[in-house]
Amino acid sequence: MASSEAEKKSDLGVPGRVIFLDGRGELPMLEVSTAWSTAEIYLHGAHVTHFTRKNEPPLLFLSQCSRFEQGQPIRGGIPVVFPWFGPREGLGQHGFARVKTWELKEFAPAPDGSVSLRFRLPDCPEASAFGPFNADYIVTVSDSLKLELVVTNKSRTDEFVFENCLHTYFEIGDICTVSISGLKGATYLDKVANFVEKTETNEAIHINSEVDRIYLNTQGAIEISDGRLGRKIRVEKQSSLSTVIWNPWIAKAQQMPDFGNEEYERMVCVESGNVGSNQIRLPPGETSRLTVKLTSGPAQ
Ligand code: TA6
Repeated sequence: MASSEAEKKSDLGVPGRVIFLDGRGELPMLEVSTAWSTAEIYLHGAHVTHFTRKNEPPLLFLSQCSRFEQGQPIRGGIPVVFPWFGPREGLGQHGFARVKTWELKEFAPAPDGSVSLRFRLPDCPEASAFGPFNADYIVTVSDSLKLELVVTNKSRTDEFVFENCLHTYFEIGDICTVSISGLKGATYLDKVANFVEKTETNEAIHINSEVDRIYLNTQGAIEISDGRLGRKIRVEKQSSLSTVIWNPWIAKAQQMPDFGNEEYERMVCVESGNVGSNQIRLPPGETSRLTVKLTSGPAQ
C-alpha cells in the first residue's frame, strides 16, 4: 500500500495529519487525523467515507457491500450529489460529481489543530452540457465535521440552474430507537406515495417502514437522537432549503446490490441541499456556498 505523509503541529502541540494511501479498490484516499477525530476521504467523488470522534462510534455509515470502483458511487458516507438530484433521463441518478475523481487543490493543518482539504471537480464531458462553472468542496476535520460545496457560475450572461445535496448516511444503533426532530410544520414530497405533498405534523419522526421524503423550505438544524447508541447528532446548515430523509427498509434493501439486507437497521440518511422547487438559479458571476456542520455527543 503506497503512502506519503504531511504533518503540522498545532499551537497545542497536537499534530493535524494527512496521509495519502491507496484505499479500497486501489482508489486514492486521504486519511486525516486530528486531536479529536479521524476521517477518510476518497478522491473518487470527494467522498468522505469515515469520520470518527475519539471515544465515539463512527458518525457515518458505510455499507459492507459498497463498490469501490471507477464509475460507481460509494454506498454510505457522504456522496456529493451535484448538479442534479434524483433521476435525469438518459443520464442516471444524482449527477456525475459522485463518480468523478476530484483534484486535491490544497490541504492545511491549521494552528487550532483542525485540518481543511479543498477539492475541485475536474472538467469532464458531462459538465459541458452546462454553462461554465467551478465546483469546490472543502472538508474541515476537527471536533466536528464541516462540509462546504462552493459553486461559481463562470458565465457572463447566463444563469446556472442546478441541484445539490450532501447525501449523508449516519451510523445508528438501531433504526427502531431513533427519532429525528426539527422538521415539524414543513411541507414534504413523499416519494413512497408517488410524490404526494404532505405536511410534517410530528415533533419527532420515527421510522418503521420505507421512508423517502424531500422536505422543502427547511433551514433549521436537525437532531437525530439515537437511543441504542446513547448519542445525539446535530446537523446545522446554511444555504440549504431542502432536507431529505431516507431509509430503504427491508424490500428496497434487498433490491440494492451494494447494500446488505439488514443494513437498513443501522443507517439513516439526513441530507442537506437544494432540490426540486428549491433548486438554485445562480446569476452570472455569483457563488453559492452550501455549508453543513455535523456535531455529535452523548444524548442527555
Ligand atoms: O435521497 C434519497 C434517494 O434519492 C432515494 O430515492 C434513494 O433510492 C437514494 O437516494 C439512493 O440513491 P442511489 O442512486 O445512491 O441508489
